[in-house]
Amino acid sequence: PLRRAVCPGSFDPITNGHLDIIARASRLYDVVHVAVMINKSKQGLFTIDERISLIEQVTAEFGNVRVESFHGLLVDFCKQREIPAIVKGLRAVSDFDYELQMAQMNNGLSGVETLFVPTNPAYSFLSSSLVKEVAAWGGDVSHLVPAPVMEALRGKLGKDR
Ligand code: COD
Repeated sequence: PLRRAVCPGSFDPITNGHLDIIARASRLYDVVHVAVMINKSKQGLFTIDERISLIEQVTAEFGNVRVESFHGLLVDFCKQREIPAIVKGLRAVSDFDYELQMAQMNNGLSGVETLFVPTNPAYSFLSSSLVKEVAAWGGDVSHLVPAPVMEALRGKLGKDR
Protein backbone atom coordinates (compact mmCIF):
# COMPACT_ATOMS: atom_id res chain seq x y z
CA PRO A 1 0.00 0.00 0.00
CA LEU A 2 1.02 3.61 -0.57
CA ARG A 3 2.54 5.37 2.42
CA ARG A 4 0.55 8.53 3.04
CA ALA A 5 0.94 11.61 5.22
CA VAL A 6 -0.90 14.88 5.60
CA CYS A 7 0.46 18.42 6.00
CA PRO A 8 -2.45 20.42 7.46
CA GLY A 9 -2.79 24.15 7.92
CA SER A 10 -4.59 27.36 7.06
CA PHE A 11 -2.08 28.30 4.32
CA ASP A 12 -3.35 31.91 4.15
CA PRO A 13 -1.12 32.06 2.10
CA ILE A 14 1.47 29.29 1.72
CA THR A 15 4.98 30.52 2.60
CA ASN A 16 8.47 29.18 1.88
CA GLY A 17 8.36 27.72 5.41
CA HIS A 18 5.29 25.59 4.61
CA LEU A 19 6.72 24.68 1.23
CA ASP A 20 9.98 23.46 2.77
CA ILE A 21 8.06 21.10 5.09
CA ILE A 22 5.83 19.82 2.25
CA ALA A 23 8.89 19.25 0.02
CA ARG A 24 10.65 17.27 2.74
CA ALA A 25 7.50 15.22 3.49
CA SER A 26 7.12 14.48 -0.22
CA ARG A 27 10.56 12.81 -0.17
CA LEU A 28 9.61 10.61 2.80
CA TYR A 29 6.13 9.46 1.73
CA ASP A 30 4.57 8.10 -1.46
CA VAL A 31 1.67 10.56 -1.30
CA VAL A 32 1.46 13.82 0.66
CA HIS A 33 -1.99 15.30 1.17
CA VAL A 34 -2.01 19.02 1.85
CA ALA A 35 -5.17 19.80 3.82
CA VAL A 36 -6.40 23.39 3.83
CA MET A 37 -8.47 23.28 7.00
CA ILE A 38 -11.53 25.53 6.93
CA ASN A 39 -11.93 27.66 10.03
CA LYS A 40 -15.22 29.55 9.88
CA SER A 41 -14.24 31.98 12.63
CA LYS A 42 -11.12 33.07 10.68
CA GLN A 43 -11.96 35.12 7.59
CA GLY A 44 -8.53 35.09 5.95
CA LEU A 45 -7.04 37.19 3.16
CA PHE A 46 -7.28 34.49 0.48
CA THR A 47 -10.35 32.38 -0.28
CA ILE A 48 -10.04 28.63 0.19
CA ASP A 49 -9.99 28.15 -3.61
CA GLU A 50 -7.21 30.73 -4.00
CA ARG A 51 -5.16 29.01 -1.30
CA ILE A 52 -5.62 25.62 -2.98
CA SER A 53 -4.69 26.98 -6.39
CA LEU A 54 -1.50 28.62 -5.05
CA ILE A 55 -0.45 25.43 -3.22
CA GLU A 56 -1.13 23.35 -6.36
CA GLN A 57 1.03 25.66 -8.48
CA VAL A 58 4.02 25.56 -6.16
CA THR A 59 3.90 21.83 -5.31
CA ALA A 60 3.20 20.53 -8.85
CA GLU A 61 6.90 19.81 -9.41
CA PHE A 62 7.00 17.29 -6.54
CA GLY A 63 4.60 15.00 -8.39
CA ASN A 64 3.09 13.29 -5.33
CA VAL A 65 1.25 16.11 -3.55
CA ARG A 66 -2.57 16.31 -3.46
CA VAL A 67 -4.25 19.48 -2.27
CA GLU A 68 -7.75 19.55 -0.76
CA SER A 69 -9.78 21.63 1.63
CA PHE A 70 -11.58 20.11 4.61
CA HIS A 71 -14.27 21.32 6.95
CA GLY A 72 -14.07 19.32 10.15
CA LEU A 73 -11.60 17.56 12.36
CA LEU A 74 -8.17 16.69 11.02
CA VAL A 75 -8.55 13.15 12.43
CA ASP A 76 -11.66 12.68 10.25
CA PHE A 77 -9.75 13.85 7.16
CA CYS A 78 -7.13 11.22 8.02
CA LYS A 79 -9.65 8.43 8.72
CA GLN A 80 -11.52 8.98 5.45
CA ARG A 81 -8.29 8.69 3.44
CA GLU A 82 -6.52 6.09 5.60
CA ILE A 83 -3.67 8.49 6.41
CA PRO A 84 -1.69 7.32 9.47
CA ALA A 85 0.67 10.29 9.84
CA ILE A 86 0.52 14.07 10.24
CA VAL A 87 3.71 15.98 9.37
CA LYS A 88 4.20 19.37 11.02
CA GLY A 89 7.02 21.87 11.04
CA LEU A 90 8.34 23.10 14.39
CA ARG A 91 9.67 26.63 14.22
CA ALA A 92 10.68 27.27 17.81
CA VAL A 93 10.00 26.25 21.38
CA SER A 94 7.01 28.61 21.28
CA ASP A 95 5.30 26.28 18.75
CA PHE A 96 5.95 23.24 20.89
CA ASP A 97 3.32 23.53 23.65
CA TYR A 98 0.40 23.94 21.29
CA GLU A 99 1.69 21.43 18.74
CA LEU A 100 2.24 18.85 21.47
CA GLN A 101 -1.31 19.36 22.75
CA MET A 102 -2.77 18.90 19.27
CA ALA A 103 -0.58 15.86 18.58
CA GLN A 104 -1.68 14.20 21.82
CA MET A 105 -5.34 15.10 21.28
CA ASN A 106 -5.29 13.75 17.72
CA ASN A 107 -3.54 10.58 18.82
CA GLY A 108 -6.05 10.07 21.61
CA LEU A 109 -8.98 10.63 19.23
CA SER A 110 -7.92 8.22 16.51
CA GLY A 111 -4.41 6.82 16.96
CA VAL A 112 -2.97 9.01 14.19
CA GLU A 113 0.72 9.86 14.73
CA THR A 114 2.27 13.33 14.39
CA LEU A 115 5.84 13.70 13.13
CA PHE A 116 7.69 16.96 13.65
CA VAL A 117 10.24 18.26 11.18
CA PRO A 118 12.58 21.00 12.38
CA THR A 119 12.09 24.13 10.32
CA ASN A 120 14.81 25.28 7.99
CA PRO A 121 16.50 27.99 10.13
CA ALA A 122 16.11 30.41 7.20
CA TYR A 123 12.36 30.29 7.81
CA SER A 124 12.10 29.88 11.58
CA PHE A 125 10.62 33.37 12.05
CA LEU A 126 8.19 33.04 9.16
CA SER A 127 4.41 32.92 9.44
CA SER A 128 1.52 33.68 7.07
CA SER A 129 0.31 36.47 9.37
CA LEU A 130 3.68 38.25 9.42
CA VAL A 131 3.96 37.95 5.65
CA LYS A 132 0.52 39.56 5.27
CA GLU A 133 1.31 42.33 7.74
CA VAL A 134 4.67 43.22 6.20
CA ALA A 135 3.27 43.05 2.65
CA ALA A 136 0.27 45.20 3.60
CA TRP A 137 2.63 47.96 4.70
CA GLY A 138 4.69 47.71 1.55
CA GLY A 139 7.59 45.66 2.92
CA ASP A 140 9.43 43.26 0.63
CA VAL A 141 8.48 39.62 1.27
CA SER A 142 9.59 38.27 -2.11
CA HIS A 143 12.27 36.08 -0.48
CA LEU A 144 9.75 34.57 1.94
CA VAL A 145 7.00 33.33 -0.37
CA PRO A 146 6.97 31.54 -3.74
CA ALA A 147 6.65 33.78 -6.83
CA PRO A 148 2.94 32.99 -7.54
CA VAL A 149 2.11 33.96 -3.95
CA MET A 150 4.02 37.22 -4.32
CA GLU A 151 1.98 37.92 -7.44
CA ALA A 152 -1.28 37.11 -5.64
CA LEU A 153 -0.34 39.33 -2.69
CA ARG A 154 0.28 42.22 -5.07
CA GLY A 155 -3.16 41.63 -6.56
CA LYS A 156 -4.84 41.65 -3.16
CA LEU A 157 -2.94 44.50 -1.59
CA GLY A 158 -2.45 46.93 -4.45
CA LYS A 159 -0.33 47.04 -7.57
CA ASP A 160 2.19 49.61 -6.30
CA ARG A 161 3.77 47.15 -3.84
N1 COD B 1 8.43 26.74 8.87
C1 COD B 1 8.05 25.44 8.96
N2 COD B 1 6.80 25.03 9.15
C2 COD B 1 5.88 25.97 9.25
C3 COD B 1 6.17 27.35 9.17
C4 COD B 1 7.53 27.72 8.97
N3 COD B 1 7.92 28.99 8.89
N4 COD B 1 5.03 28.03 9.31
C5 COD B 1 4.08 27.10 9.49
N5 COD B 1 4.58 25.86 9.45
C6 COD B 1 3.90 24.56 9.55
C7 COD B 1 3.56 24.21 10.97
O1 COD B 1 3.65 22.83 11.12
C8 COD B 1 2.11 24.60 11.06
O2 COD B 1 1.41 23.82 11.97
C9 COD B 1 1.61 24.28 9.64
O3 COD B 1 2.71 24.61 8.81
C10 COD B 1 0.42 25.12 9.23
O4 COD B 1 0.62 26.47 9.51
P1 COD B 1 -0.58 27.52 9.38
O5 COD B 1 -0.23 28.74 10.10
O6 COD B 1 -0.97 27.62 7.96
O7 COD B 1 -1.80 26.77 10.01
P2 COD B 1 -2.41 26.75 11.48
O8 COD B 1 -1.38 26.81 12.55
O9 COD B 1 -3.51 27.73 11.49
O10 COD B 1 -3.00 25.25 11.43
C11 COD B 1 -3.67 24.68 12.49
C12 COD B 1 -4.52 23.50 12.03
C13 COD B 1 -5.44 23.91 10.87
C14 COD B 1 -3.59 22.39 11.53
C15 COD B 1 -5.34 23.02 13.24
O11 COD B 1 -6.06 24.09 13.76
C16 COD B 1 -6.31 21.91 12.87
O12 COD B 1 -5.92 20.76 12.75
N6 COD B 1 -7.60 22.26 12.67
C17 COD B 1 -8.63 21.37 12.24
C18 COD B 1 -9.67 21.14 13.34
C19 COD B 1 -9.17 20.15 14.35
O13 COD B 1 -8.94 18.98 14.05
N7 COD B 1 -9.01 20.60 15.59
C20 COD B 1 -8.54 19.81 16.70
C21 COD B 1 -7.03 19.85 16.79
S1 COD B 1 -6.46 18.86 18.14
